[in-house]
Amino acid sequence: MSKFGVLVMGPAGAGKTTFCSALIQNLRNNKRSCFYVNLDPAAEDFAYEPDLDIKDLISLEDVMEEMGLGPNGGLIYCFEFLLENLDFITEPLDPLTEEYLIIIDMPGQIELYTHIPILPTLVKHLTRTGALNVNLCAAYLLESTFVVDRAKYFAGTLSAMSAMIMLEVPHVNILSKMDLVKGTVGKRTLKRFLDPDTSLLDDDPEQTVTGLGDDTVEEGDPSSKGAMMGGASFKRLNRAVAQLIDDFSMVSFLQLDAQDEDSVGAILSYIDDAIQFHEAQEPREPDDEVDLYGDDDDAE
Ligand SMILES: Nc1nc2c(ncn2[C@@H]2O[C@H](COP(=O)(O)OP(=O)(O)O)[C@@H](O)[C@H]2O)c(=O)[nH]1
Ligand SMILES: [Mg+2]
Repeated sequence: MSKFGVLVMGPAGAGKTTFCSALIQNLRNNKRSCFYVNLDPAAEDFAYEPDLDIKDLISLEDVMEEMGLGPNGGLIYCFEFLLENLDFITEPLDPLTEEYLIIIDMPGQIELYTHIPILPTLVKHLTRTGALNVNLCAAYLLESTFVVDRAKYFAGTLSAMSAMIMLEVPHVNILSKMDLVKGTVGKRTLKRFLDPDTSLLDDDPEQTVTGLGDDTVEEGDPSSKGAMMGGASFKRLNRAVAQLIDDFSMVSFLQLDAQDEDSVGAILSYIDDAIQFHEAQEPREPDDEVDLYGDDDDAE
C-alpha cells in the first residue's frame, strides 16, 4: 500500500506553517484525510494541532539548556536525535492508507537544507520501498517580498535549487505571500520572477535608484555594506548565481496567497500530480454505486 506526502520546506518566516494550515483546511473542505506532522522543534502556535509533533520526542529548549547549544546547533542536534529514533515517525505513519495526505512542516534553518545530509537521510527513510514507501513531494516556499531585492531573490532561488538537487524527489517551488506584492509588481515583471530570468539583474530599479549598480561607488572601507553590496564583485557573484540557475533550468515558481482558497487549491493539484495521488485511489466498486442509489431510494 503506498502512502502520499508533502514535505513543506523553506527559510524561516516564509509561510510554511500557514501554508500547512491552508492545505489542511482545503483538504477538509474537500472531505480528504490528512495527517499533519510538525518537525519544527521550536514551533508553538498551530491553527491545527499536529497529529505528530517532534516536540513530543525532543524539545529544542531542553537541548539548548542541557547541551549548552544555540538555536541552530540545537536544531541540528534534535534532527540527529530524530534520525536515531526513526520509529517515532515510522510507527504512527505506518497504518495510514493511500487516502491520506501526510503534511510535514519543517523548520526554516537553512543549515538543515544545505550543509549536512540530514534531510536526504530522512527523505530516503520515508520514501524507501519496503519501509514507509511514501510518494513524497517537496514544496519549497520562498517569500515573494524577496522580489524587491533581486540579489536576495536569486540567492533564495539557488537554495530552492540546492534542495531539489539534494533531495531527489519531485519538487514544487512556491512564491508565498503573493498578496503582499500583487499591487506593487507588474504582471510582466512578475512572470520573470516565476520563471527566473537572469536579465532581472540588468534592470533592477533598486540599483539604479540607490546608485548601487555603479562599479565605482564607495571607496574607503571595503567591508562597509555599501561597498560590498554595490561593488563589481557582488554584481559578478549575483550574475554567476543567476547564470547557474539559468543553466540548470530546474526552478520555476507557483504563486501562493494562503488566504485564497483557489490559490491553495491550485497548488494542491500540482502536489497531487507530482505524487500521482489520484491514480492510486481505489476505484469505486460498482457495488458501492448501487448502494449509493439504494440509499437515495430509501431517502425518498
Ligand atoms: N500577508 C501574508 N502573510 C502571510 C502569508 N503566509 C504567512 N504569512 C505570515 O508570515 C509570518 C510567518 O508565517 P509562518 O507560517 O509562521 O512561517 P514559517 O516560519 O515558514 O512557518 C506569519 O506572521 C504569517 O501570518 C500570506 O500568504 N500572506
Ligand atoms: Mg513554521
